[in-house]
Amino acid sequence: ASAQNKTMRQQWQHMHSAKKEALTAFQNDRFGMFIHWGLYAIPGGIWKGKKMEEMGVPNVAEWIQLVARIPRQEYADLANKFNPTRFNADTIVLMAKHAGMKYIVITAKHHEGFAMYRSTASGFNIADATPFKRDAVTELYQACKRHGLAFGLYYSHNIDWADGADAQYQETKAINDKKGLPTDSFGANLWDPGKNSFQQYLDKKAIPQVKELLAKYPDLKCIWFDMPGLMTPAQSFRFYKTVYQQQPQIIITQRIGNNMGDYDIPGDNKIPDQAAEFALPWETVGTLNNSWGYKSYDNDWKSPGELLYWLVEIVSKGGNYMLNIGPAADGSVPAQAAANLKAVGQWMQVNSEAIYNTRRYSITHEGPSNLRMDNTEQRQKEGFTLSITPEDFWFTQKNKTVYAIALKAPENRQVTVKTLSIKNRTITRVELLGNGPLPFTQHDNGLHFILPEGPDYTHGFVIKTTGR
Ligand code: JFZ
Repeated sequence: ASAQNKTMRQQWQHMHSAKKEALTAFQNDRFGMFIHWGLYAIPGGIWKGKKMEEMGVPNVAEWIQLVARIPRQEYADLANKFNPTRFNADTIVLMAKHAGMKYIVITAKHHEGFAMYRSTASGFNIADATPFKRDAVTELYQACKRHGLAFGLYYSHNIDWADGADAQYQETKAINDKKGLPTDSFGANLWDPGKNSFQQYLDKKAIPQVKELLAKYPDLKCIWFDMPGLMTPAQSFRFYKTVYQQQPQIIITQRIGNNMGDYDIPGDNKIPDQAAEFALPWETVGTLNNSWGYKSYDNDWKSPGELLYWLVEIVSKGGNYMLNIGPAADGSVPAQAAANLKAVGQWMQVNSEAIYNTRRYSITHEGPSNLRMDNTEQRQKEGFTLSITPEDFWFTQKNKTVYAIALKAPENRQVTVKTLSIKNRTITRVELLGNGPLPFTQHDNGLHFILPEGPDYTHGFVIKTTGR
């Protein structure tokens, strides 16, 4: 059945240009904003005085319900306190836009099972169960329209700690036990199991919610399904079909499960291997500090230089970067997150041409591979410290144009790009982005030019080369 489902899925994908066009548009965008926002923003990583670390899980504040084993009713009561009066969709969308991001993906429902939009399929939602009463997803959707950004949704289709994905574990376990096979309980609500069967959860909540989201937002860019867990091919395919039939242009993450997605998501917060070749377009997601959901005391913010490093590292390898914000329970975005995004935007203002609509070039940066981007301490333990030298170049390509990106300029402003030697490529024109054409020479040992005095080279520079 799995092979059959996959074949059917591929047929659809090839028959319809809508999907193909959407994938190309997605690859052209290169940079987006992820938003993890839900009731978990209220505890912000601390439950009854205990921090995530003390409970054995340092990051992922959006997992606190599982980590602290919070009974489902007690967790649901958080909704009574959810009143994010400082939430302003325009502020967030403009923050993304000014950072140079082209799309936004918000958690319509994360593992906690709480809908951040007005849902008819479940009363456990922001409009019906909170004093706030507003529909945050719709407000963001409309703001994206106003400001010209594409819009997509994250939907936790398998894990639902409020309404029933725990049953899937119990049901699968009963079958596996008979065969003497182990069952992975990861993510299941085992501390306070609900009364729904997994089938009931699918029929009465998950599929209806996906359907209503498709009806509410008729032009979605993507659906970011996550954590397929124990889903069967038929169950994954049901989600795929539901989306496809209503909006064929929507692209779906590989995390729908069972290899049925349209695009790949390599490990979170992780730089894929330099040599990695992906069969599908791909996107790396990353955090600004070390948590997706708001974590009140996490101040391990990546610097603007580090964010730019990850951005060019990913884009030069041919992927998209979706960078996450976790708004607080009052709806505000942490000041340091906003400031760092703004700094990235200043770089993008000058250099975005080397990011948008580009593809991977044949020469890649010899950078870190399979490296986690979050957690500075952990990274240092693994022996990596971010060091950028004037010898480091990243490349992107757009038809006959090749961009060379440096994140650090040499003191004397005399630049050599060794890999752009005359042996590799004949260059006919060199332009410094944000400035203009530069005189240059090209030899066996590389491309040489002198950076003009004047521009700010704090985060390096980008040159655009035309040639054969
Ligand atoms: C999942 C979620 O559980 C998490 O809360 C967050 O939403 C994140 C974006 O996605 O976590 C994952 C899923 C997959 C991997 C790592 C974390 N992975 O494949 O490495």
